Amino acid sequence: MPITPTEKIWMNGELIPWEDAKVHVLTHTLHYGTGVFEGVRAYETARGPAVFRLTDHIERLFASAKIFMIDIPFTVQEIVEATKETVKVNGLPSCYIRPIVYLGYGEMGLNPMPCVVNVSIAVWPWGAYLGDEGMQHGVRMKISSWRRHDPNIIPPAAKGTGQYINSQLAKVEAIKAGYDEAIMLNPQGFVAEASGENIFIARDGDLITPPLSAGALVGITRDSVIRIARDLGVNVHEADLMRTDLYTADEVFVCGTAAEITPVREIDDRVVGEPGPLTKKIQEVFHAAVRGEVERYADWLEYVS
Ligand code: PPE
Repeated sequence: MPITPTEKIWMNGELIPWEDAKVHVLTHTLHYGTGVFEGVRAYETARGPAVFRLTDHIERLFASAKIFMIDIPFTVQEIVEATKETVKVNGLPSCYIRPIVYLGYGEMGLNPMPCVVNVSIAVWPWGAYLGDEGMQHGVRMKISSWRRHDPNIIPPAAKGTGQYINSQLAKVEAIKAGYDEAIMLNPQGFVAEASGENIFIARDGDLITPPLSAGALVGITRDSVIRIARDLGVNVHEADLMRTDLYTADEVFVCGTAAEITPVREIDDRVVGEPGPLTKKIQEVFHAAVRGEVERYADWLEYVS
């Protein structure tokens, strides 16, 4: 999915031309991976572009930074406003938004604390993350031979740039083997999440998702799915899942900002099938909610103007 350039990128308080948003090769984060980021989406609504759960995303950015002891030189409110401004100035009806906090040029060595802390926000158009076909008919997944981080090795609660090398090992393995996406087990062997999404199964009309303690990111889409499902009268539990729970589930889907709600039609060559009724219903309500069509979820939208 090649990036489509837009006009401006917000860098440390200023909107600058896309092509000027550069960093030095000795930027600390490039070498050691200490940085934190977010993935957010803005959707087209009847009242113009609205950013989905923007403040929640920026609060998670600050929580990630706190875990790594990175002091962001802006407030949550300032980054929220900067994000809205960046969406607005680029004039896109909908887009993906990537705020990133990274350690800059000036220091080397493993102590990150003296480093200058930079913040950038870029936006670009981004369609279905796992493909339009996957969105409609479901994706094919593989359980990775790579395990998800243990919380005492690299904290899954943080959305740190460097920790995605683990996801990428899994993603590459899955793609090379002919699948769309990887599911990762934790060191204890329970299901944690996919390389860039949380995971849910439907069993006997209930929804089950691994607890955060299984090594899943505290997903904002995951939280939205839980609320939507409960509002539909569905029981939602957090429980440890074994790989075979995925093989025998009635329905499986993954969710995330980029992937939205993507059905899973096969896992390790065991057929789950075309998207089931619960998956389709949650997809439908989620897609209506992000476009401002569901009054009950109006508080999830932050309009750019
Ligand atoms: N788990 C992981 C590991 C993850 O990266 C994401 C988001 C989620 C769960 C879902 O979280 P949330 O977006 O809050 O619902 N992954 C982001 C990065 C994707 C990328 O390729 O980069 C995203 O969806 O924006």
